[in-house]
Amino acid sequence: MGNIRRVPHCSHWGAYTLLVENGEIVGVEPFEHDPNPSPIIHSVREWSNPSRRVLRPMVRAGWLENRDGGSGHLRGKDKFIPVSWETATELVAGEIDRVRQNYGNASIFAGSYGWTSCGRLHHASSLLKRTLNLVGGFTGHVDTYSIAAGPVILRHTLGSDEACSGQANTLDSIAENTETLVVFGALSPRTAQSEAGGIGSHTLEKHLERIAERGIRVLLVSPLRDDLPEWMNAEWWPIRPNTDTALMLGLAGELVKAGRHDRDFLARCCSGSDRFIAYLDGSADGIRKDAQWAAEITGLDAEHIRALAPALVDTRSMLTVSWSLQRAHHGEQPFWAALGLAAVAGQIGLPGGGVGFGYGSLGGVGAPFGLGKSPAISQGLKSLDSFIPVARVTDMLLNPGDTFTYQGQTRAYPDIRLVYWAGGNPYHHHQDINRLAEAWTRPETIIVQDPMWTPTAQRADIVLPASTSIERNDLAGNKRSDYILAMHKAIEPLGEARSDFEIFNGIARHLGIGDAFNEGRDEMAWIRYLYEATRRDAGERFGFEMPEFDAFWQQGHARVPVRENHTFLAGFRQDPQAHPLNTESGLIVLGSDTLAQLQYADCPEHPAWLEPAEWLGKAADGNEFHLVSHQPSGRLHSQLEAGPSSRANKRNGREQVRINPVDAARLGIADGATVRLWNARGACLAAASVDDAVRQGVAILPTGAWFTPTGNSGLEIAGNPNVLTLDVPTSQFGQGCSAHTCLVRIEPYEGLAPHAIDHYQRTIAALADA
Ligand SMILES: Nc1nc2c(c(=O)[nH]1)N[C@H]1C(S)=C(S)[C@@H](COP(=O)(O)OP(=O)(O)OC[C@H]3O[C@@H](n4cnc5c(=O)[nH]c(N)nc54)[C@H](O)[C@@H]3O)O[C@H]1N2
Ligand SMILES: Nc1nc2c(c(=O)[nH]1)N[C@H]1C(S)=C(S)[C@@H](COP(=O)(O)OP(=O)(O)OC[C@H]3O[C@@H](n4cnc5c(=O)[nH]c(N)nc54)[C@H](O)[C@@H]3O)O[C@H]1N2
Ligand SMILES: [Mo]
Repeated sequence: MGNIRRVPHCSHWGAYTLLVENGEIVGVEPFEHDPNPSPIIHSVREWSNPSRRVLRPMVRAGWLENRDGGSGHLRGKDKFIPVSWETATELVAGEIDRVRQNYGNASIFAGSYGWTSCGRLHHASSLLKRTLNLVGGFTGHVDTYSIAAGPVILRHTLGSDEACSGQANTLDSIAENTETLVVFGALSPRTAQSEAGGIGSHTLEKHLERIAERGIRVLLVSPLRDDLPEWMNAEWWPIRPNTDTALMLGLAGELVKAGRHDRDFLARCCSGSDRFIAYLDGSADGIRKDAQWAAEITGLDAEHIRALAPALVDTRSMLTVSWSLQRAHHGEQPFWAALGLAAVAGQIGLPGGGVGFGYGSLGGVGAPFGLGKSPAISQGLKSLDSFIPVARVTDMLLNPGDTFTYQGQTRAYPDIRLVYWAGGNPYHHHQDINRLAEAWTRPETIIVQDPMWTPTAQRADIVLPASTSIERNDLAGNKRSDYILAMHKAIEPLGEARSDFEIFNGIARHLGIGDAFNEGRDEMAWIRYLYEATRRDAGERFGFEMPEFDAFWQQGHARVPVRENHTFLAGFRQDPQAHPLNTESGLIVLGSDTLAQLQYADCPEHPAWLEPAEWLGKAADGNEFHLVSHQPSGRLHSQLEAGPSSRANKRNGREQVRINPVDAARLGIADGATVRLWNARGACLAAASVDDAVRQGVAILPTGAWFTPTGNSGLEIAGNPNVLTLDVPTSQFGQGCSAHTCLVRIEPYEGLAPHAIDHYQRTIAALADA
């Protein structure tokens, strides 16, 4: 037996120890302080499998022949030619210089959205931005695919987006104080496995157990019963997707109808509530928003809705709203309506009362919140004011010069010539991939930096092979984690892969900004520097002692100062004048003067029910399903898609789509059968999973399958839902993505279809066999 090395490491799905023998990973052990480790840690070995890795820098043949564009339509079809790092670095630096000199820096799109590694030094998109900020800047993006409509409307109505970034009531306080808990969306260990920047201990289950133990009333409003663990014994309200706003308004309207709204709270703490109430009681538009009205839209029982309303006032009530609800057309409304309902019920600012957003969406939301400075390499000073709302990337590439609106401003799309994507996978994350593919032909040059031959890398001109986090040293940590975690190098880089820092350091040298980029520090010097800044801050501002760097590095983890048992807006509730919010009125905005002036039909001046572009209320017949493409349980997005915890949920290398037994019987679909999902935008295959946890008329297909189009029709065979989803903004105000608004048809598939993962493998081999 050789010598087994124990190597502390961390990913977005948690901390773990890698067992390494003779340069190979032979085992993975969970972090000792993690009560609920994620099974995804066991997929990490897949990173050391060379078959899907980019092993050398690669350049697309057609691009080399025809450098000033014109061969964009061959992306994804052309062969790649391996080049040396020296050549690749020169080509990349040369393109950056060419485009900024000929067209200006705004013609470089480096928004580069994506989850990349959780490491805070080798953070690919931060390093990309740091590099480009030193040479005049780039076009970037604002908000995220996770949350955009939500934070935009909350910044306007609450003065900050803290309530959806993990700073509303903490879960410990909810577990102790709440008496009626209404869950819109999910509180699920499935999504709570992950946290951006890593997580030490997964604590959602612990809090849910405490809630179950106290025997309080818990209601799950969701099309999917297992969005809460079964042992929570929640009442399940299987709502029609995208209609939560109507339920919230109906509940608020019932309170108004009964005269049970909290007049004192509305008068002291809110502005514009008269306009909101006029909408609820029907005096504004002649339609009373009540239980009966809500029942017709949501498909829920009117009697149940009517009976719930008084409980929101008579007991300490808390509304939790998943991020998923705002990833839908008019996604601003469920967040604003929930705020409106909590305000009408007068529960905001009380322990365990009110509303909060994103609990369980990530593992750290509602967990003790980090007070100190989190480690992160600086992106440098922003040197150019050019951005798009993150999900408008296809619109930008298709329509240079056209205007768009965002938070009430009007701006223009830049004319993009160069796209540089480091650590993200738009062919996973963007909606309506077939439309993206058209836009993707437009830029002159596309550079992708990724460890894997992702569908995005396949469609690049220059591919730079980054190493994975286990091939280099780094550290993890963020505001929503109670630990900083060491990420030790476990194995040598595969092939010629280089760390993200090394890659950008080389490019920076070619651009003549090497010293400014690295500030004279190498990898370990940077890690030490970032850790020390966090340690010093914890000591100076909070008297919190963290270990010296060497002790931390050896031990593999260190605790950081946190805030627990937090009640959101408690001070504001007591004295709103002394604690004004950063809004147009200093109060919670329930009727907005700004939005009244803007007159956006898709984001009016008070929370309102607006029909989504696609929903079951618009379905042409009983054969249309509302597609919910939620987060996959066995992986993070598209990462480690071929790893064991991801494959465990596939059949024939394909994702499974869950549908209700009644729907399956009507359509003649047997459990396990291959089905075709389609609409006007595209089609994909999936394996049917017949399951009564899914509401009738709803189909659940997780995201993350590697885009695998086949044949002339382009039929996607891996089950990537984004060939079906709708690429429209949530509204002119928020411009978020509307991934969860999508109707599809489903039918048995009789044709032959290859094993999707194997087929993908053959595609890569054909493109990059050199
Ligand atoms: N239909 C639908 N679509 C959705 C969603 C939905 O709910 N429904 N959800 C959306 C949401 S919330 C999100 S956050 C997005 C996620 O979208 P992405 O963040 O784009 O998805 P990931 O698969 O995490 O992509 C990360 C990429 O980084 C690469 N990578 C990993 N480590 C490193 C590294 O060290 N260096 C470099 N250079 N690269 C690395 C991985 O190989 C991978 O290609 O998807 C969105 N898309
Ligand atoms: N294992 C794993 N965990 C993850 C991720 C991952 O890829 N894998 N991704 C992480 C990321 S980046 C993010 S942003 C978060 C996202 O966190 P969320 O947005 O909370 O996650 P989703 O899985 O999209 O949606 C949660 C549930 O909301 C329900 N839902 C969808 N639409 C509606 C609706 O209109 N009304 C109601 N009432 N319910 C609805 C669905 O049943 C779905 O299961 O997850 C994170 N956690
Ligand atoms: Mo996300």
